[in-house]
Amino acid sequence: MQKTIFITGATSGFGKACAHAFAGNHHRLILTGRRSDRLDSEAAILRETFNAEVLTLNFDVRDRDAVKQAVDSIPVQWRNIDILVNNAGLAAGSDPIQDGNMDDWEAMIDTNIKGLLYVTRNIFPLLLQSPCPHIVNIGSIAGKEVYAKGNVYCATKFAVDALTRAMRIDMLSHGIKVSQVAPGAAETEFSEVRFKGDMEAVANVYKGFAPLQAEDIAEAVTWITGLPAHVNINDLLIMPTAQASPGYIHKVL
Ligand code: NDP
Ligand code: 8X3
Repeated sequence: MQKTIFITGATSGFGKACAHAFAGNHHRLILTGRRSDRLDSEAAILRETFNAEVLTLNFDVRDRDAVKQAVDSIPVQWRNIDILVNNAGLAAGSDPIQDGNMDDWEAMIDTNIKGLLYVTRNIFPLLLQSPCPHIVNIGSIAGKEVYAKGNVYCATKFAVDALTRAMRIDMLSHGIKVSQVAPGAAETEFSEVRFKGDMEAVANVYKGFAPLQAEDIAEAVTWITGLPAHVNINDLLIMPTAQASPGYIHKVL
């Protein structure tokens, strides 16, 4: 059955890979992000490659009015949504708390926690017509274990873990599946954002081992959203084989 999938943060990394995987399975896509040029070019590629139906919405998840306006603007023929992938997020900086940059803290809290809440709150009514509505929150190993200088980022992902469980309880009577996919180290634009373009620091993160790729996460998301209606994967922790926990990566340098 063809489904309509709403993905936040589809301009890069996991969100973009999910868009490709869902389009390859002939689903309809609502793709969101701040970089409109990327949204346009991704939509063109998906239409060209998969003959996919794609709607793009350009907004910042931190802006609650913009989130509402964007969702309100969805045309009537797109308003029955089957799957929401809450993926947009970031880590900003890597400092001990005592030296922390408060703008970084606010960016992470506003995006990873409040943005996820604003999107979920606004999309919820559009899921209710689906025969098998599903919300997938992208958490992290950082939401399971804290690590040095991870502090606020870890706290936001612990919040995603808690909110996933809370949504599952609150939405139970509406028949909405709620899942978390929690990846370990993955090579996307994540570290470029975290280290603010310091490409030496970025290269250091992924040197000497095979990190996850965005396609690995997309495969997991398409798998859990394709299971029968009576089956839900509550939580899926996916790590690179070389990473036992945030602080233990077996590197061969
Ligand atoms: P990327 O930086 O490649 O992608 C992040 C996406 O989020 C982009 O599409 C970006 O779009 C979007 N985004 C960021 N901030 C906002 C905002 N304020 N409003 C709207 N969209 C926003 O990183 P990943 O693909 O790796 O990250 C995706 C998710 O996975 C995040 O939640 C991250 O925390 C999580 N994660 C990442 C891991 C990793 O090691 N890479 C591991 C575990 C979890 P745009 O800039 O166009 O707005
Ligand atoms: C991203 C993975 O280990 O860098 O969520 O925090 S980690």
